[in-house]
Amino acid sequence: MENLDVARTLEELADLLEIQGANPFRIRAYRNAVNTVESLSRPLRDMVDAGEDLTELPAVGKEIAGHITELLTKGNLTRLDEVAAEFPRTLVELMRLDGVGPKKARKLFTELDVRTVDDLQAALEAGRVEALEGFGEKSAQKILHAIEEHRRHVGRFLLDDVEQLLAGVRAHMESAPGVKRLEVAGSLRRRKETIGDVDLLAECEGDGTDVVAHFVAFPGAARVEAAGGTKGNIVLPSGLSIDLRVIPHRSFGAALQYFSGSKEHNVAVRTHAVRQGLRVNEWGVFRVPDGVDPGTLGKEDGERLAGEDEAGVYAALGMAWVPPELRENRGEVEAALSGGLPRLVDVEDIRGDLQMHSTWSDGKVSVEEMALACRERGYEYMAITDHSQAMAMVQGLTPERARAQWQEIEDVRRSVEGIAILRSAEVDILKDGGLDLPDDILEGLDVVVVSVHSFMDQDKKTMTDRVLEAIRHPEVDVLAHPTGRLLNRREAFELDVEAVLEAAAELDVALELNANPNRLDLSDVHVHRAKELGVKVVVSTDAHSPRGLDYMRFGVDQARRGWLEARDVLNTMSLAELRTWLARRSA
Ligand code: DGT
Ligand code: CA
Ligand code: CA
Ligand code: ZN
Repeated sequence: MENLDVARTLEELADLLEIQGANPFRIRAYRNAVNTVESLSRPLRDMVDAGEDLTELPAVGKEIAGHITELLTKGNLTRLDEVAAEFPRTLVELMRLDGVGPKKARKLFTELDVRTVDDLQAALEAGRVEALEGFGEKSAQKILHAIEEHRRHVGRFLLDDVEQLLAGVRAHMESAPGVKRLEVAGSLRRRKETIGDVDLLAECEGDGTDVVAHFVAFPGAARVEAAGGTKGNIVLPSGLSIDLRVIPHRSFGAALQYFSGSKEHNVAVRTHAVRQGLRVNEWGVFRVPDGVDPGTLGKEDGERLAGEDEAGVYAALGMAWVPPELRENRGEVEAALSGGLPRLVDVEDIRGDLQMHSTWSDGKVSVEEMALACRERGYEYMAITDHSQAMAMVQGLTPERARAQWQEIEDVRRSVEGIAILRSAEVDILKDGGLDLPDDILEGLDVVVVSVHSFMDQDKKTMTDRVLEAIRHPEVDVLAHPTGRLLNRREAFELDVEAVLEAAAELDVALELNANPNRLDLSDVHVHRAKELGVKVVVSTDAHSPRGLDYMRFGVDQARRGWLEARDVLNTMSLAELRTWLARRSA
């Protein structure tokens, strides 16, 4: 069991307790422990094995330490089983639907015996939900919409979660007998924003039977779905499914190409091959002998032109090697044939981070600690972007507090040398498109970042006008997390992104690509459109702690999926270039 599984189980318990109507302080305690577990850098498993005292962890008391130990040693949690005997675990899924809180989930269950999302849908369609006290027609509509949303996401995992869940499997495979090479393929290799399942390829000595046997014996698996001679599949407790295929040396590159996908990319590559009298499959690239119907050929018949390595497969087809992030059949095949592939931006190109929070709003550490953490990451510059006053629940900056923060930044500039600390703020875009801090404050900032955090249910025209109004303000530099989406949790709000991009091009306002793996906002397609229109993209982490700064690579991956080169990304500029850009309107 990985830390993430422990966190999810504790979260489930907290959710069920909330449905049960338990003491809010107890629930809070569980949620705090979830935060602790999620941000731990060491596996709890190792700490328990070493007999360490878990109560030394923040927000972990005796009881929760006991829960964690029980989970890791026995694989289940008695307390959860007890609560689940009264309120089924599937209710947690209901409660995560937009428009259904713990109280409503409880009511649906006790009044209508709704236990699952399917039950709920049936009850909604039969009109039984709207008749229930406290629901009504509008609420029923909203829930029905949320169910449609839910169905679209079900079974897809965030990149960050997949990487964490896979860590244990990778470690386990290090001791597999005779593995010469282990590679990730599929959507995970393409760095897609969400992942259906993980596809692993192994090359090994011998026929691979031992390797598959070792793989399916992974102690952290919840179940084994397949265990043949060259293919195994396991499912982790989180529901993440992992395929392993054993591939012979002569075909490894072809298999890596094939199983990296996407399917659409592969179809385009194959179509191109056929036109040249070639055949490409997971075994290699082959020349179809003259006068032979390719349909009659065995999988490795014909003259073998390539197969061992992936670049060789593309080369045999007259193509440059295509970076996996581009393999979506969005023009990359043509570009690879004509020498027109972009030189994609790399995480090494990033010279600073232009969105992060400190304890002045909802960040976990001080300005100084963030500065030290950014310097440690080799950045030339950083911007402290605490929230503005409209975000009252996180103590957003009032004009007075903004000025007080500038004082502190002045001090930190002296104590932490070697990195430029830019004054900034994540200024709320108010309901009518106004900005949440007065002009004299905005003028005093080095970078003005604006974003929407409220009234996200406005209709498309209202929201678009609101955002356009905001970015027309002459002090605005960056529009942050432009669509407000939370992957698997919240749809983008209604916004005419095309209109915003066109305006941003005209106004020379940059758009953020928020690197947090829960957001990745803008999407790859919108990022690509930004590039076409000449809109600068800023890849920012929106970090709320030093660890959050490490999300940068997820943002860069998404930028690559949007075809961005270093010159398309604002924060690949040197500090001097950035300062020139920031002064663009006064020039
Ligand atoms: P996912 O798992 O939904 O996030 O997406 P992928 O792209 O990892 O898809 P998956 O796991 O079904 O298959 C992995 C790759 O294998 C896929 O990207 C391309 C290749 N592949 C699988 N099935 C087919 C197929 O029927 N035709 C072709 N051309 N390729 C396939
Ligand atoms: Ca996959
Ligand atoms: Ca798969
Ligand atoms: Zn924000």
